[in-house]
Amino acid sequence: LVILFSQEKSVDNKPWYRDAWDDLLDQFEEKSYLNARRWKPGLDPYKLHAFNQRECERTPSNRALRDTRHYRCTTLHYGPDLPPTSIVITFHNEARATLLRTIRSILNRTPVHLIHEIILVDDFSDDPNDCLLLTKLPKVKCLRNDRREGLIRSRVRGADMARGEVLTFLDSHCEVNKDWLLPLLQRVKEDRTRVVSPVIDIINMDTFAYVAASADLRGGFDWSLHFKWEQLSAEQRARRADPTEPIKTPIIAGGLFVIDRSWFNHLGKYDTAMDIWGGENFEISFRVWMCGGSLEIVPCSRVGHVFRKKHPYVFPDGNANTYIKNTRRTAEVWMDEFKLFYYWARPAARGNVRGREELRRRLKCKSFKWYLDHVYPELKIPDDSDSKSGVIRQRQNCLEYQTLEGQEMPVLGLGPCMGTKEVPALYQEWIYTHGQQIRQKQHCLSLSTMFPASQVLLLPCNASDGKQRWQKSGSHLEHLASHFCLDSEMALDGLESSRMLVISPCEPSAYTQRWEVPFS
Ligand code: UD2
Ligand code: MN
Repeated sequence: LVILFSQEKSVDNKPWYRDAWDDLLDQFEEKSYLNARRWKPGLDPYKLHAFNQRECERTPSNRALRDTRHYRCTTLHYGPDLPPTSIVITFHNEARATLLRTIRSILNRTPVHLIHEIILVDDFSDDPNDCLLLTKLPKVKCLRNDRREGLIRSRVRGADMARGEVLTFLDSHCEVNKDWLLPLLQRVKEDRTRVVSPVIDIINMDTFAYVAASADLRGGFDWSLHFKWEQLSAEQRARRADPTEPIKTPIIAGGLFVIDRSWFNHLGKYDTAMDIWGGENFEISFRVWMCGGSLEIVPCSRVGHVFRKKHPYVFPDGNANTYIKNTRRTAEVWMDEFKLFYYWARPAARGNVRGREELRRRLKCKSFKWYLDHVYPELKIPDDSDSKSGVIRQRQNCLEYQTLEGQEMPVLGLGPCMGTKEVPALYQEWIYTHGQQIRQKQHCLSLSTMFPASQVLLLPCNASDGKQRWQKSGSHLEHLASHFCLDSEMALDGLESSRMLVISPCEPSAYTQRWEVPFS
């Protein structure tokens, strides 16, 4: 019954949405903007935007939506003096139909006095009119980049121009639902250090149906800095007596959130050295938590978003490179010693970045350990039980841990592989640790200044010793401190069976540098 009544009947209830604007919007949409092309059979409606553009254009931008909130949300009251907001929407080659729906749903479902302005940042889309024509709509402003900047720098540009007390960021393919903004502004008004997101409902990318998302989710991630939605644990759910109560979240999805403008500026906006897409949600989430704020999802605010399976736009430096560049900056500046787990999970990322350490010092932010302990204790810290292990093999031979009678230190050798592939001989089995060490028992492959500088030895493991770090690079094993490669060298006796292990300049064609390893 409740659901029946919460179905919107007419387009919207909007005290301020006057007829004149209605006319403007209708005209605007039908005559000048969409420029609906005929969808002839054979045209692929997914081609340009990676969602069904035909269905999208068929779906009226002012359609009625089901109110997807918990019914108790409808009984809440919000203060009369909420702060007005500047809504910042960046886009690159967004479909006109989705862009218009984003804006029209905002105009339809937001009290007029709460919208200071809607700032569109056109990130160098092919057609400047996608943005410009929309400035006919009330409150809408348009900024166009004169080159592709990516969403991070575009958002900063929009935020710098904004004059509302509070900033609201949205993606360009959203559809806001009833009363979406009020509970968000309320939370920020009560405490300016809160950064708040709505529950993100799903606009089906094939049918454009608006589907309610679960309100029992929060943001989480793994050590490769891959975002995922997480069910609240049974305990967390039990603690939530009131379904309208906000949910603290370790991380936000990134696109849809409200933040006090001066708090955003104080915290250092975004890392503008990040390109195109990705990673900025980790950076801002760690920063908010570690520098004195908090992140939450407000279940009484609902905004639909078109989730896609792939990016419709190109990445000038490639998708994977950009993601790694952006997340590596996050790991280097914010994750302290835990960044090793990130490098372990993403072997392709390496090297230091010149980052925002100075910002972190100035704001006197807490440690990543504090973040893990207080904000995300559920994230499992890797230990040896989930390490990668197995033999390190060259032709018929395997690296081995040899103990010689009367000698305290074990010796690193190369001998015929023993045992089977599944169950190798114990002394030939190596663990690749999260700190990028190659280990057996308490000893790690290492170099020493006491011996010929190139000789690889087994020394007691020491996580902070950079000389003990190795990484697979093609079929080579690279010693990270020297950028040399693990090599097997003929010993002085000239016997094939007694090779020494050394590092030497990497040589793609040298078979003595090729290793099969149990990790990537
Ligand atoms: C999610 C976020 C998105 C962003 C991203 C990580 C949600 C719903 N979406 O990915 O906001 O945080 O994770 O970076 O939480 N855009 C530009 N310039 C570009 C590329 C994209 O302006 O060069 C715009 C794009 O048109 C869109 C927004 O940035 O409005 C986000 O891009 P997306 O929709 O492809 O990202 P999404 O939703 O997969
Ligand atoms: Mn999006």
